[in-house]
Amino acid sequence: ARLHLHGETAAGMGGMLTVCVCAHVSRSLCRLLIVYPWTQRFFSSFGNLSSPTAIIGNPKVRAHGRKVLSSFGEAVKNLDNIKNTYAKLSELHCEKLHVDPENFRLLGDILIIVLASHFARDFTPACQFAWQKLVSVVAHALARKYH
Ligand code: ZNH
Repeated sequence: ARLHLHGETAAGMGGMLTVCVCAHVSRSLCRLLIVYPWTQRFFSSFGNLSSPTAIIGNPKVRAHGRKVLSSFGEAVKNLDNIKNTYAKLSELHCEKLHVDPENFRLLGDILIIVLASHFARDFTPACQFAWQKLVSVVAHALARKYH
């Protein structure tokens, strides 16, 4: 029931994010690095990423997952003003990190898969609708400074 986001307030959604999704964002990041191994090259300073087990147990990957999560939280709190909220981050990913924005979409899709596999029947179509929208808004806002 907590996953019923359709028509919920942004604040409600933010609460739900921190309650349920914390572990899932880290898990999604792990999956991104496993399923799309070329994304590992952005994280060369993170140490051992040589196997799924190494990735899942890597404390830097975990810590990074928490950062990305709190950033998702900011997105939820500022849905009306997301482009400004993400302006600096977009600049960072574009100009400094050179992360191809396609990767934002990949991460968003993986998050949906992780949530769907965890919540199974509770992850209703309406629920997916809300999440697809959120990850798409985040990916767009992060990609804004690219040209
Ligand atoms: Zn990212 C970083 C967010 C995606 C890569 N990011 C980061 C941070 C944040 C983020 C908040 C921190 C910043 C500071 O510190 O200042 N991301 C984010 C989000 C998302 C993302 C929200 C969603 C979508 N990223 C991403 C991807 C990738 C990335 C997909 C790849 C593939 N990032 C990155 C890097 C970094 C970051 C590399 C840096 C890290 C370190 O630590 O060095």
